[in-house]
Amino acid sequence: MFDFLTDRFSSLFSKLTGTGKLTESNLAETIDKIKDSLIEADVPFSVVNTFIDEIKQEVMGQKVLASLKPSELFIKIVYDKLKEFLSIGNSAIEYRFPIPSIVMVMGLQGSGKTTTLGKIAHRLIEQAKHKRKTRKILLASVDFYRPAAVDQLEILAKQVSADFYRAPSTSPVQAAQEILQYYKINQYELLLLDTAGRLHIDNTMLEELRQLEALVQPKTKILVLDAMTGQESLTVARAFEQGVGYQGALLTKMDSDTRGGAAFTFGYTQKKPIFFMGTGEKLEDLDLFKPDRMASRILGMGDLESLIEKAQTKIKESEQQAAEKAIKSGKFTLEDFARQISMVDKMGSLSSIAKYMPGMGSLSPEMVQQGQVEIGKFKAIINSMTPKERRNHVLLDGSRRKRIAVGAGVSVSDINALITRFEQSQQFVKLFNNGKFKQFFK
Ligand SMILES: Nc1nc2c(ncn2[C@@H]2O[C@H](COP(=O)(O)OP(=O)(O)OP(=O)(O)O)[C@@H](O)[C@H]2O)c(=O)[nH]1
Ligand SMILES: [Mg+2]
Repeated sequence: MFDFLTDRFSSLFSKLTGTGKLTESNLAETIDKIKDSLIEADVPFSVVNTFIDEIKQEVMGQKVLASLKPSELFIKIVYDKLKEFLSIGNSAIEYRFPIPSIVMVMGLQGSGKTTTLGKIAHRLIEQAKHKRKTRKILLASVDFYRPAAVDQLEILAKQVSADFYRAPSTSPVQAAQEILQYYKINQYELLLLDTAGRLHIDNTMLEELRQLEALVQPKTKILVLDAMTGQESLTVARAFEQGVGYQGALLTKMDSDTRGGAAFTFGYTQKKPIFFMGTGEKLEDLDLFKPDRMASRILGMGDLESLIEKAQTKIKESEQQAAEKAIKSGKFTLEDFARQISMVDKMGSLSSIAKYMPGMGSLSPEMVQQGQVEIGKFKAIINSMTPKERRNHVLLDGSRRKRIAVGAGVSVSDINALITRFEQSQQFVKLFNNGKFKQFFK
């Protein structure tokens, strides 16, 4: 997401905290490097200058705080400034679609409009499910520009169990009229309307959007921007603002190797919120843009809050409770270990989790892959054990280990590695119970 900036910033800051000293010259050098990194991340020059000037002013105005080392104080200044920058235009709380109302997405070709509509419907339906409610959502498209565009939305609607309506007409405005009628007659709570994109901004597209707007009067117009396009997306945003106007943006492809410049600068330059970010091709890959999280992510400080949120939605409460109980009772068996491993599995791939962990932001793809393979092996090994062995790993002598190795299709040394890891986890559980763990959070 902000991997590029994270790499730069975290190596800068680890150097700073490593030396422990903050001199005038290494401070100036660090500030210069921050500036270079932002420019390389495709943040517009004028924005970079403002950002750097404000940091310099803060640094000069700072009194040395007794509780912080100068290098820490400097990092805090940068963090606060990042947060302040990223907060401009953003309300930090999730946008609530008025009910009933119409949402229209707009954007250039391939920016991710159709996929995003599926994701939004999925999110709203899942949120309602959590509250044991249902949401009456209708998906419809007036994109007749690209063949199969309507089919694409229909497939997505099916996947998320939302209703879909195909207008008989194939002229956008007439089709919109039919869709509107259908939406009203059937008393839907939300209509999510997909529109056609063009390769470039042109008057035909803007004129079509204006006509659609006049007809359906959407309460929310979302501009979908491809984060990969960098500064160019800001030009697109301005053109849409002048041409049709919109309430907020949705930045897609934040998972790709975008350098983050667009996300960094969008709110600051457009003074509008980023409602969501697209972080993958799957339906659940839609995240909120939270300035404080983004700031800590950029600094490579990890993002535990996001991880916790992710964990909470994906792990069933009972599983969590069982794990907690095992930890609290100090009796931590291989069964608990297996449960923990499968919880990690459910949260998503290791690579997506690593991003949230302090100091793990720069896990290499090879390391992630190795971890994934290891998890697979661990699961196979634990599955090949008897329940008794799982509850008491001390039973695992040489011959049992050999038997399990054959059953799981691994080598005995894989089993030994698992047991070592497990015993380390047990130590960790003991530390946790002794309260020693707390020192890590000081
Ligand atoms: N990696 C990644 N891919 C995405 C994301 N959002 C969309 N895509 C992909 O981008 C491509 C284009 O997405 P669409 O939803 O068809 O884009 P569109 O704006 O509707 O395109 P047109 O209808 O042709 O204007 C698809 O291959 C999507 O899977 C995202 O957040 N991350
Ligand atoms: Mg589309």
